[in-house]
Amino acid sequence: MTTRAGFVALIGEPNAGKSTLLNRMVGAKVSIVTHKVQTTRTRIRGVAMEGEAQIVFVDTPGLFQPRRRLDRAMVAAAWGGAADADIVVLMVEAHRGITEGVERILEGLTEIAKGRTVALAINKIDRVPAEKLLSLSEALNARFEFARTFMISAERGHGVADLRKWLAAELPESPWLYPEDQIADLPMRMIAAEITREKLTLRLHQELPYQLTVETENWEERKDGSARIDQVIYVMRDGHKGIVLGKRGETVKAVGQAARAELEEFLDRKIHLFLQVKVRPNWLEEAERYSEMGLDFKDGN
Ligand SMILES: Nc1nc2c(ncn2[C@@H]2O[C@H](COP(=O)(O)OP(=O)(O)OP(=O)(O)O)[C@@H](O)[C@H]2O)c(=O)[nH]1
Ligand SMILES: [Mg+2]
Repeated sequence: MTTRAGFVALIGEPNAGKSTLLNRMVGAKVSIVTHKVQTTRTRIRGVAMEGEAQIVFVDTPGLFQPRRRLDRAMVAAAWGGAADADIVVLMVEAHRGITEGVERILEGLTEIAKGRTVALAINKIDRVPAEKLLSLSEALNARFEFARTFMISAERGHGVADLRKWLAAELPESPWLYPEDQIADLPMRMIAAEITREKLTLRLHQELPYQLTVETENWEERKDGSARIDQVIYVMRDGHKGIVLGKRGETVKAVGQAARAELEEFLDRKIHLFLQVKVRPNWLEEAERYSEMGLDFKDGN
């Protein structure tokens, strides 16, 4: 039996649908998804099987012009993901087309492309009429030599099976890299923190989600099969703490309930989740915060 295996990095602008595609490929939610940009902060691996091939998808933070230290570390992690992969899939949003951001990514791709296959996935095709897709595909292929172009809807699943089959065939012959039943390569405490951050991002408005981070501080297994998880939400200002807590603590309570429900489903067991909000004016400049997120602090320099 010839097995194949390798890494496929999903790159693109923030909000392109990378995490949605990863989750669909894996068949489980391993990477958080929101309607806001800059949701994913680090590289997240999800494993999918296709016949005798094991495809390790690498979800990456969106590529954009970084300003803050955290932004720079995120963008470095995204390009690093592409540079380590056997195949790179650039995701472009069908309805937005070739934005300035896409142009910049295409420039960066030329460097990364050396010695690896790069495919194009035009995503969110459910949002545009079919006629528009052909001209967008032509325009993108005129700018970069993609090995293949796929028209997909990561959310609805259109075109996803074709993409997966093609990727499987393109991967090098290799033994599998993960046990066959493993779907993610992220410590459980980090997945748990990400779930809480997703619920916070969905609930909070404006800039606040970009200025907070969530860490799992403690995970205690209980005799009855349940687990107690303690998490800290770090914010930068007193005012932010008030917003996260909400009136009489209503906001953080609702976030905690939503996160707990999802964690219980994911882990298939009872979870006791305790959230605490701490003000930490300088967390964006603390190396430990970055390592907790799976980012390299130095990349943010
Ligand atoms: N209509 C439509 N929406 C989609 C599709 N794929 C993803 N979305 C939506 O696009 C938004 C962003 O999706 P994500 O998967 O979080 O995007 P991302 O590229 O991971 O974003 P960052 O992590 O911020 O870089 C979410 O609201 C998704 O539901 C699609 O095929 N069609
Ligand atoms: Mg994402």
